Amino acid sequence: MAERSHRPAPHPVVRRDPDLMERDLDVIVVGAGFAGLYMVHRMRQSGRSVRAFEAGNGVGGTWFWNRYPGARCDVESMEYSYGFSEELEQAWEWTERYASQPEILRYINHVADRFELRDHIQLDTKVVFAHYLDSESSRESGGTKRGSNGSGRWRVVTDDGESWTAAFCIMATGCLSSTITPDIPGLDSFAGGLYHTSRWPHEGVDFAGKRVGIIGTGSSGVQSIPIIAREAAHLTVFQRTPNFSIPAHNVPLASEIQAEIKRDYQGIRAQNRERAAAFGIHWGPAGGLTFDSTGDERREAYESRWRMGGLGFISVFADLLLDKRANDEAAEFVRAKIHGIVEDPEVAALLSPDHVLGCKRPCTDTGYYEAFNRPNVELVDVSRDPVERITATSLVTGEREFELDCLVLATGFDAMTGALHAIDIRGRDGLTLVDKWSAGPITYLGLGTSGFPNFFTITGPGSPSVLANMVTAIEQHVDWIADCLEFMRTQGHSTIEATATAEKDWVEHVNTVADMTLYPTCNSWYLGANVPGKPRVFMPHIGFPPYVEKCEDVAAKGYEGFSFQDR
Ligand code: N01
Repeated sequence: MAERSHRPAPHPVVRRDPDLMERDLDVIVVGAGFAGLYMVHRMRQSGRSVRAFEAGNGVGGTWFWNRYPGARCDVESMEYSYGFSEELEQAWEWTERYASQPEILRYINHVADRFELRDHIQLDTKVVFAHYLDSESSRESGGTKRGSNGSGRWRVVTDDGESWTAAFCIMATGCLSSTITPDIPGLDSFAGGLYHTSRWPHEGVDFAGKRVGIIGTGSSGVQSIPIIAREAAHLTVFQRTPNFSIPAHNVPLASEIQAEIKRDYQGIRAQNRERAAAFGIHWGPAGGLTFDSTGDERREAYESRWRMGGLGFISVFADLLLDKRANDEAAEFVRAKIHGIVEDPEVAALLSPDHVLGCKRPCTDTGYYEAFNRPNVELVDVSRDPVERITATSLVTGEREFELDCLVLATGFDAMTGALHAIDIRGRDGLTLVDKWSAGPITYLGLGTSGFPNFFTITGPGSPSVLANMVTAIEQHVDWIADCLEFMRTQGHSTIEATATAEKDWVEHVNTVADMTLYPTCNSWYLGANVPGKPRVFMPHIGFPPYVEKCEDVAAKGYEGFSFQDR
């Protein structure tokens, strides 16, 4: 298969109406998912003019796009929700332990309405470029409507050719939003239904009576396979790498449980913020070090976490991602479970991962392994017999040809940096973000990067983001940015920029922490290893509480590690 360069394709030329007035704002936000919505809300509260641009024709980000069958959050609904408004959290009723995509999307739309955010969000609009206007570039581009040369502001141009300027540019583009379509010869020639899990048709897909193939067995594949298997005449699963999956044990959410949490919702959220991933309060504490317990105690601990279900399994013992021997034992427990569920031992063996448990994000499923006991489901190991090409009617491996009516790509994302690099972002002196990050993302706290003044990333690389409850991580970032902007206003600062020293130290710190764990031992999207040519760098920061402490300390010290300029 041809190796795709990770370097983004040249950005499209935009249509530009020369008479179009440039519109001038305090803040531009890119994206209207959980992050963009809350950022808009905070900016409105502080009286700033703000506009969010969103590529989709609805709000919701991840939850707008990922509508594949079975799409559901792997963090429990009572935790995967905003905590900034007591009225909101008391008013909203979740119906299931793990919320489905439609329910989360309803919630996000409710938030947009409740806080009157829609007038500040422009849908169906892609940001094509975002350029910082220093004195040189603003002279070249003819200045702004403000009459000055516009220097010190961001110019953002959208795919309909509109041009906007703002003092601050805030990226709320999501960590898992830039879809990967694999570079398989002939893919474009497939004449049947071709679907990517993260770009699922809004009207749904009817698989009844169809021969369906699916490539990919990460969370998206694992969630959709049992449902497609029930609908389709036949489902062929093309698996390159098996993934660990823990049963979700999803159930309707009892109103008593909901009421009990709501009695002390803020207290529970505060306790969650003290946990490494900022969720999972009801799992109880991690069970100490693995080998401090006896064999019987360990077996009972694994069993009990398996019965509880979900991602809590990987915090069964505190050293699961620190000690390979501890990890091996827990992984072996899961492999035994797979063999206990899947009737054909050869299929069970193929479904059993041999990498470190948790170094790729484990999946949370409903009936995944059970699906392989169905007579209409076949598992094909494309690591041994790789996919060679797609024809109009089939998928061809080295040894076989599979006639298909539909092909589903559950092939994942160019995580954490992909959505940023899809936009032509330029900072001081025309420096592009792509060039600056050519050897991997360089940020200070995952919030800012030197050379890009007044530019923030919400849950950017170098922050806990995907290793934490995303909604909590988003709120922490948005609050930090909003407080920082307030600080600048009171101090009379016009620009803020991370220093090169601070970001260098931070990147080193993020990597040092990661290297103390087993995370870097396998080819995960955390490392960019799923994208050919992408630099192999561990991107998220491990551990929510120490990260928050650092952010608070930086702010308390007058935003140490950032430099300011005054008007
Ligand atoms: O993507 P993935 P995803 N030929 O990258 C395979 C979040 N999420 O969309 O491992 C054959 O995990 C690839 O194989 P390999 C969650 O954080 C959350 O499933 O590279 N196979 C892999 O099996 C998750 O981790 C939820 O060998 C190819 C799969 O495609 C993240 O999103 C639900 C291939 C991609 O798996 C990403 O999940 C869904 C090729 N050419 C997603 N190219 C929940 O909240 C790729 N693959 C539950």
